Amino acid sequence: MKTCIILPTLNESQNIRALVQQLFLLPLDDLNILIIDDNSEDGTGKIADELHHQFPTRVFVIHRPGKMGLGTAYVTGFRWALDQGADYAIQMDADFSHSPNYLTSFIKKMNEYDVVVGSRYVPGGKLDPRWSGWRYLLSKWANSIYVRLILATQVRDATAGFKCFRRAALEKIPFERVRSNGYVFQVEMAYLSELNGLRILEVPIYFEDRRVGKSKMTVPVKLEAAWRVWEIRARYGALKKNFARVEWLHEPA
Ligand SMILES: Nc1nc2c(ncn2[C@@H]2O[C@H](COP(=O)(O)OP(=O)(O)O)[C@@H](O)[C@H]2O)c(=O)[nH]1
Ligand SMILES: [Mg+2]
Repeated sequence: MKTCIILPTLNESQNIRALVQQLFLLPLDDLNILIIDDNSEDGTGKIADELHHQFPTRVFVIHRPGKMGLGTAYVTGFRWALDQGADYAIQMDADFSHSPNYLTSFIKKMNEYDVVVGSRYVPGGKLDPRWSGWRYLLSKWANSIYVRLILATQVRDATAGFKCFRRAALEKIPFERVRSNGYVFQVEMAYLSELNGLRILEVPIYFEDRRVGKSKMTVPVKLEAAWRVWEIRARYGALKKNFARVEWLHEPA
Protein backbone atom coordinates (compact mmCIF):
# COMPACT_ATOMS: atom_id res chain seq x y z
CA MET A 1 0.00 0.00 0.00
CA LYS A 2 1.29 3.42 -0.89
CA THR A 3 1.15 6.02 1.88
CA CYS A 4 1.77 9.73 1.33
CA ILE A 5 2.40 12.02 4.28
CA ILE A 6 1.92 15.73 3.78
CA LEU A 7 3.91 18.07 6.02
CA PRO A 8 3.25 21.81 5.75
CA THR A 9 6.11 23.79 7.22
CA LEU A 10 6.63 27.34 8.31
CA ASN A 11 9.85 27.76 10.29
CA GLU A 12 10.27 24.16 11.39
CA SER A 13 14.03 23.93 10.87
CA GLN A 14 14.50 22.36 14.29
CA ASN A 15 11.87 19.69 13.71
CA ILE A 16 11.70 18.69 10.07
CA ARG A 17 14.81 16.51 9.75
CA ALA A 18 14.15 14.54 12.92
CA LEU A 19 10.51 14.11 11.96
CA VAL A 20 11.31 12.74 8.50
CA GLN A 21 13.88 10.37 10.02
CA GLN A 22 11.33 9.09 12.53
CA LEU A 23 8.72 8.62 9.84
CA PHE A 24 11.11 6.44 7.85
CA LEU A 25 11.60 4.19 10.88
CA LEU A 26 7.95 3.23 10.77
CA PRO A 27 7.13 -0.19 9.32
CA LEU A 28 5.32 1.30 6.30
CA ASP A 29 6.63 -0.20 3.10
CA ASP A 30 5.86 2.38 0.42
CA LEU A 31 6.09 5.70 2.24
CA ASN A 32 6.39 9.04 0.45
CA ILE A 33 6.65 12.42 2.10
CA LEU A 34 5.74 15.81 0.70
CA ILE A 35 7.01 18.93 2.46
CA ILE A 36 5.21 22.13 1.54
CA ASP A 37 7.31 25.03 2.72
CA ASP A 38 6.14 28.63 2.61
CA ASN A 39 9.53 30.27 2.21
CA SER A 40 10.46 29.84 5.88
CA GLU A 41 12.95 32.38 7.12
CA ASP A 42 14.80 29.84 9.24
CA GLY A 43 16.09 27.67 6.39
CA THR A 44 13.47 24.90 6.59
CA GLY A 45 13.18 24.93 2.79
CA LYS A 46 16.91 24.27 2.41
CA ILE A 47 16.79 21.37 4.85
CA ALA A 48 13.79 20.01 2.94
CA ASP A 49 15.85 20.14 -0.28
CA GLU A 50 18.69 18.30 1.46
CA LEU A 51 16.22 15.61 2.55
CA HIS A 52 15.04 15.33 -1.05
CA HIS A 53 18.64 14.80 -2.19
CA GLN A 54 19.13 12.20 0.50
CA PHE A 55 15.89 10.37 -0.38
CA PRO A 56 15.23 11.41 -3.99
CA THR A 57 12.41 8.95 -4.61
CA ARG A 58 10.72 9.30 -1.25
CA VAL A 59 10.90 12.92 -0.08
CA PHE A 60 9.48 15.68 -2.27
CA VAL A 61 9.33 19.40 -1.71
CA ILE A 62 7.06 22.16 -2.91
CA HIS A 63 8.33 25.67 -2.27
CA ARG A 64 5.77 28.43 -2.14
CA PRO A 65 6.74 32.10 -2.18
CA GLY A 66 5.33 33.08 1.22
CA LYS A 67 2.85 32.20 3.94
CA MET A 68 -0.22 30.94 2.11
CA GLY A 69 -1.91 29.11 4.96
CA LEU A 70 -2.43 25.56 6.05
CA GLY A 71 -5.57 24.93 4.03
CA THR A 72 -4.07 25.68 0.63
CA ALA A 73 -1.02 23.60 1.58
CA TYR A 74 -3.21 20.58 2.29
CA VAL A 75 -5.29 21.04 -0.86
CA THR A 76 -2.04 21.00 -2.87
CA GLY A 77 -0.80 18.03 -0.84
CA PHE A 78 -3.94 15.94 -1.26
CA ARG A 79 -3.92 16.56 -5.02
CA TRP A 80 -0.26 15.50 -5.12
CA ALA A 81 -1.01 12.35 -3.10
CA LEU A 82 -3.80 11.33 -5.49
CA ASP A 83 -1.58 12.03 -8.51
CA GLN A 84 1.15 9.88 -6.94
CA GLY A 85 -1.29 6.99 -6.72
CA ALA A 86 -1.48 7.04 -2.92
CA ASP A 87 -3.75 4.52 -1.22
CA TYR A 88 -3.62 6.57 1.97
CA ALA A 89 -2.93 10.30 2.47
CA ILE A 90 -1.90 11.48 5.90
CA GLN A 91 -1.84 15.05 7.16
CA MET A 92 0.07 16.02 10.27
CA ASP A 93 1.86 18.96 11.86
CA ALA A 94 5.62 19.09 11.45
CA ASP A 95 6.29 19.92 15.10
CA PHE A 96 5.90 16.52 16.87
CA SER A 97 2.56 17.50 18.41
CA HIS A 98 1.28 14.65 16.27
CA SER A 99 3.46 11.73 17.22
CA PRO A 100 4.56 9.49 14.30
CA ASN A 101 4.11 6.54 16.66
CA TYR A 102 0.36 6.58 16.12
CA LEU A 103 0.58 6.11 12.39
CA THR A 104 0.90 2.32 12.28
CA SER A 105 -2.29 1.94 14.29
CA PHE A 106 -4.05 4.53 12.09
CA ILE A 107 -3.12 2.55 8.98
CA LYS A 108 -4.26 -0.73 10.52
CA LYS A 109 -7.69 0.82 11.05
CA MET A 110 -7.94 1.90 7.43
CA ASN A 111 -9.22 -1.61 6.60
CA GLU A 112 -12.48 -0.70 8.25
CA TYR A 113 -12.69 3.10 7.94
CA ASP A 114 -12.37 5.82 5.31
CA VAL A 115 -10.97 8.50 7.60
CA VAL A 116 -9.01 8.10 10.83
CA VAL A 117 -8.71 11.18 13.06
CA GLY A 118 -6.12 11.53 15.81
CA SER A 119 -8.39 12.97 18.45
CA ARG A 120 -7.82 14.87 21.66
CA TYR A 121 -11.45 14.90 22.66
CA VAL A 122 -12.58 11.29 22.80
CA PRO A 123 -12.09 9.21 25.95
CA GLY A 124 -8.43 8.35 26.27
CA GLY A 125 -7.32 11.46 24.33
CA LYS A 126 -5.03 13.78 26.28
CA LEU A 127 -3.70 17.29 26.04
CA ASP A 128 -0.32 18.44 27.21
CA PRO A 129 -0.59 19.01 31.00
CA ARG A 130 1.18 22.33 30.46
CA TRP A 131 -2.08 23.70 28.99
CA SER A 132 -3.81 25.93 31.49
CA GLY A 133 -7.33 25.05 32.62
CA TRP A 134 -8.72 27.98 30.62
CA ARG A 135 -6.94 27.05 27.42
CA TYR A 136 -8.16 23.50 27.77
CA LEU A 137 -11.76 24.56 28.44
CA LEU A 138 -11.79 27.00 25.53
CA SER A 139 -10.40 24.42 23.11
CA LYS A 140 -12.71 21.68 24.34
CA TRP A 141 -15.70 24.04 24.14
CA ALA A 142 -14.79 25.17 20.60
CA ASN A 143 -14.25 21.65 19.28
CA SER A 144 -16.72 19.52 21.13
CA ILE A 145 -19.56 21.97 21.69
CA TYR A 146 -19.46 25.11 19.50
CA VAL A 147 -18.72 23.40 16.18
CA ARG A 148 -20.96 20.44 16.91
CA LEU A 149 -23.90 22.63 17.80
CA ILE A 150 -23.58 24.80 14.70
CA LEU A 151 -22.83 22.06 12.17
CA ALA A 152 -24.42 19.06 13.90
CA THR A 153 -21.21 17.12 13.32
CA GLN A 154 -20.39 14.01 15.25
CA VAL A 155 -16.60 14.25 15.19
CA ARG A 156 -15.46 15.42 18.59
CA ASP A 157 -12.11 16.90 17.66
CA ALA A 158 -13.30 19.22 14.92
CA THR A 159 -10.02 21.06 14.38
CA ALA A 160 -7.80 17.96 14.50
CA GLY A 161 -5.00 18.26 11.96
CA PHE A 162 -3.85 14.65 12.32
CA LYS A 163 -5.82 12.56 9.85
CA CYS A 164 -5.49 9.68 7.45
CA PHE A 165 -7.74 9.55 4.39
CA ARG A 166 -8.35 6.58 2.19
CA ARG A 167 -7.88 7.42 -1.48
CA ALA A 168 -11.56 6.85 -2.26
CA ALA A 169 -12.49 9.23 0.56
CA LEU A 170 -10.45 12.05 -0.95
CA GLU A 171 -11.92 11.30 -4.35
CA LYS A 172 -15.38 11.70 -2.87
CA ILE A 173 -14.75 14.92 -0.93
CA PRO A 174 -14.53 17.98 -3.22
CA PHE A 175 -11.50 19.16 -1.29
CA GLU A 176 -10.24 21.38 -4.11
CA ARG A 177 -13.26 23.59 -3.59
CA VAL A 178 -12.47 24.10 0.10
CA ARG A 179 -11.59 27.73 0.67
CA SER A 180 -11.18 27.69 4.46
CA ASN A 181 -7.60 28.09 5.45
CA GLY A 182 -6.46 28.04 9.08
CA TYR A 183 -8.00 25.76 11.70
CA VAL A 184 -11.34 25.91 9.99
CA PHE A 185 -9.95 23.94 7.05
CA GLN A 186 -9.91 20.93 9.35
CA VAL A 187 -13.49 21.61 10.40
CA GLU A 188 -14.63 21.82 6.79
CA MET A 189 -12.87 18.57 5.87
CA ALA A 190 -14.44 16.77 8.85
CA TYR A 191 -17.83 18.18 7.91
CA LEU A 192 -17.48 17.15 4.27
CA SER A 193 -16.41 13.67 5.36
CA GLU A 194 -19.62 13.36 7.34
CA LEU A 195 -21.78 14.87 4.60
CA ASN A 196 -20.46 12.26 2.22
CA GLY A 197 -21.35 9.44 4.55
CA LEU A 198 -17.77 8.30 5.14
CA ARG A 199 -16.84 5.89 7.90
CA ILE A 200 -14.82 7.91 10.41
CA LEU A 201 -12.84 6.67 13.39
CA GLU A 202 -11.47 8.98 16.07
CA VAL A 203 -8.42 7.46 17.70
CA PRO A 204 -7.47 8.99 21.07
CA ILE A 205 -4.04 10.61 21.03
CA TYR A 206 -1.83 12.44 23.45
CA PHE A 207 -1.24 15.88 21.96
CA GLU A 208 2.07 17.18 23.21
CA ASP A 209 2.90 20.86 22.82
CA ARG A 210 5.64 21.54 20.30
CA ARG A 211 9.06 21.13 21.90
CA VAL A 212 10.81 23.68 19.69
CA GLY A 213 9.75 26.60 17.56
CA LYS A 214 6.67 28.74 17.91
CA SER A 215 3.00 28.29 17.02
CA LYS A 216 1.96 30.11 13.85
CA MET A 217 -1.65 30.22 14.87
CA THR A 218 -2.45 33.70 16.10
CA VAL A 219 -5.54 35.08 17.83
CA PRO A 220 -6.93 36.46 14.51
CA VAL A 221 -6.63 32.96 12.98
CA LYS A 222 -8.62 31.57 15.89
CA LEU A 223 -11.28 34.29 15.65
CA GLU A 224 -11.51 33.71 11.92
CA ALA A 225 -12.15 30.03 12.63
CA ALA A 226 -15.00 30.92 14.99
CA TRP A 227 -17.01 32.94 12.47
CA ARG A 228 -16.20 30.80 9.47
CA VAL A 229 -17.96 27.86 11.06
CA TRP A 230 -21.17 29.82 10.39
CA GLU A 231 -20.03 30.36 6.82
CA ILE A 232 -19.62 26.60 6.36
CA ARG A 233 -23.11 26.10 7.68
CA ALA A 234 -24.47 28.70 5.28
CA ARG A 235 -22.57 27.23 2.33
CA TYR A 236 -23.59 23.60 2.79
CA GLY A 237 -26.74 24.08 4.83
CA ALA A 238 -28.97 23.12 1.95
CA LEU A 239 -27.27 19.78 1.36
CA LYS A 240 -28.92 16.71 2.69
CA LYS A 241 -26.83 15.12 5.38
CA ASN A 242 -25.90 11.52 4.83
CA PHE A 243 -25.68 9.30 7.80
CA ALA A 244 -21.98 9.18 8.56
CA ARG A 245 -20.67 6.44 10.80
CA VAL A 246 -18.47 8.13 13.38
CA GLU A 247 -16.97 5.97 16.07
CA TRP A 248 -14.08 6.13 18.42
CA LEU A 249 -11.51 3.62 19.41
CA HIS A 250 -11.92 2.57 23.00
CA GLU A 251 -8.54 1.09 23.73
CA PRO A 252 -5.45 3.34 23.57
CA ALA A 253 -3.69 3.30 20.17
N1 LIG B 1 3.28 25.75 4.57
C1 LIG B 1 2.67 26.28 5.62
N2 LIG B 1 2.72 25.65 6.82
C2 LIG B 1 2.11 26.23 7.89
C3 LIG B 1 1.42 27.47 7.81
N3 LIG B 1 0.92 27.77 9.04
C4 LIG B 1 1.28 26.75 9.86
N4 LIG B 1 2.01 25.82 9.17
C5 LIG B 1 2.53 24.53 9.65
O1 LIG B 1 1.38 23.81 10.06
C6 LIG B 1 1.64 23.04 11.23
C7 LIG B 1 0.72 23.49 12.36
O2 LIG B 1 1.01 24.80 12.75
P1 LIG B 1 1.31 25.22 14.27
O3 LIG B 1 1.88 26.58 14.28
O4 LIG B 1 2.10 24.15 14.95
O5 LIG B 1 -0.17 25.27 14.86
P2 LIG B 1 -0.64 24.90 16.34
O6 LIG B 1 -0.17 23.48 16.59
O7 LIG B 1 -2.13 25.00 16.28
O8 LIG B 1 -0.02 25.89 17.24
C8 LIG B 1 3.11 23.21 11.50
O9 LIG B 1 3.81 22.16 10.85
C9 LIG B 1 3.43 24.57 10.85
O10 LIG B 1 4.78 24.68 10.48
C10 LIG B 1 1.39 28.12 6.52
O11 LIG B 1 0.83 29.20 6.33
N5 LIG B 1 2.02 27.48 5.49
MG1 LIG C 1 1.65 22.83 16.48
